[in-house]
Amino acid sequence: MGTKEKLVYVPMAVDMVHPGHLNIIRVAKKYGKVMVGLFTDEAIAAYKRLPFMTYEQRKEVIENVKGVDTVVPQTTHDYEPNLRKYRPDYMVHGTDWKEGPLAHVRERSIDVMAEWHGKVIEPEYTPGISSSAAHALIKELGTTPQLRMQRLRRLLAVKKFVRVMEAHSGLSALVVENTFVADSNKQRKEFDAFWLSSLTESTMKGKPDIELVDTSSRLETVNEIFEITTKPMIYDGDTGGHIEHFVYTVRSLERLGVSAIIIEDKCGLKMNSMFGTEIKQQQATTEEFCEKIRKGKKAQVTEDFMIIARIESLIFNKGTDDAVDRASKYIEAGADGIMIHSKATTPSEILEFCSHYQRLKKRVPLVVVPTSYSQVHEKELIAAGVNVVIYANHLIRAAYPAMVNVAKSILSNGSAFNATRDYCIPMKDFLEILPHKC
Ligand code: SPV
Ligand code: MG
Repeated sequence: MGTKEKLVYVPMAVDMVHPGHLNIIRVAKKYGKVMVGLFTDEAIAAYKRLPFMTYEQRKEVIENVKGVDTVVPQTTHDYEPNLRKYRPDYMVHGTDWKEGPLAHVRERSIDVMAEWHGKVIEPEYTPGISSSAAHALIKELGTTPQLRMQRLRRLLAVKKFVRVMEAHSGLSALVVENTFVADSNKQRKEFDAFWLSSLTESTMKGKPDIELVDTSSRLETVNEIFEITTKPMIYDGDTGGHIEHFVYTVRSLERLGVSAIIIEDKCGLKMNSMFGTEIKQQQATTEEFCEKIRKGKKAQVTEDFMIIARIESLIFNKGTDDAVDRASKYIEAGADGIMIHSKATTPSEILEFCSHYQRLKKRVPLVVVPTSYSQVHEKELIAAGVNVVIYANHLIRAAYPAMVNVAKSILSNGSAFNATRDYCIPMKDFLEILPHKC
């Protein structure tokens, strides 16, 4: 007549299993049957980077770790619902939650557990092994085309809002990959993906944005960026070109691990949308553009790749009704996302489109590019139902005036002293930008 084995609850994220996890599980096992509360992608993405492995992959790994008996989903950062549901006798958590943003979660867990005389065990946190360190290691190891491609769909599935920043070179991509800030809740905020802008890539090469930089050259830039980063990419496909060419582009991008292409509903010689109606441009008919979407969807070999249809009706002053009508037809044709563009200096026409769009029965993720209406806040976009924001050109627009200032300073002063002092990163910091590895 043995006593019933005690239940021990252990919340974990487990993107990369490290000795810190094993230590926690070893301790937990001493108290009874180990139930891991595995954070879902959604729960993790709410406060930090989306894990490299999916929930299912992480589950498979942790289930097979010695000492683990069961794995259940931990869907938020609040442990209370799972604690109440399973009423464990013990909960085990590393000491790292004693201070900082998790301190109140700890107090609540201790109170809730006390209701049924459950105890919270806190083994010493293994210093030097953190999930951020594991992330750094994974970054160093790199990623695969398939994993990278899938990340955009995964992000869209678990995050309310995906933030994308342009990159036009390896260096600018490193800025997008590595820059982060802490928000007011001390949570890490960073860009989720790259936008390979036709405008900034053309500008980088000193050429006009008229589909002049050919696909082979653009794919080289994709490779250059992918060699040194892990985040997913949305590729600016301009008009997509001839349908016969577009189907090849789709496959080339898939092969490299690009997550999505955005094609705009223009035909003839494409010019940048910010010119609006100042110059002669032509919008494609709904029928021909739907055909391009259909053929592209048919050409792709993976389930993961996305074709996003960009609507230029507002650029052509054709109004919201035309834009919404096109959106529903493009979705019918198979578009995996809709991008609505505007060159207005306020967000009002975009927000008007968004409110109409929300009434469509069949919807896909909605993308906006606040270049001319940059005053719009992300909170307004989220409230309007926008899923993806693309900051389409800002890194290169900031770099250009800085370069001109330096050139002028050296010319005026006949020396680089002032330019070095006023505008340049110190040489020792500059050398630190790139990894010292071959
Ligand atoms: C780009 O970044 O190249 C775009 C967005 O297509 S826009 O420049 O506004 O047309
Ligand atoms: Mg473009």
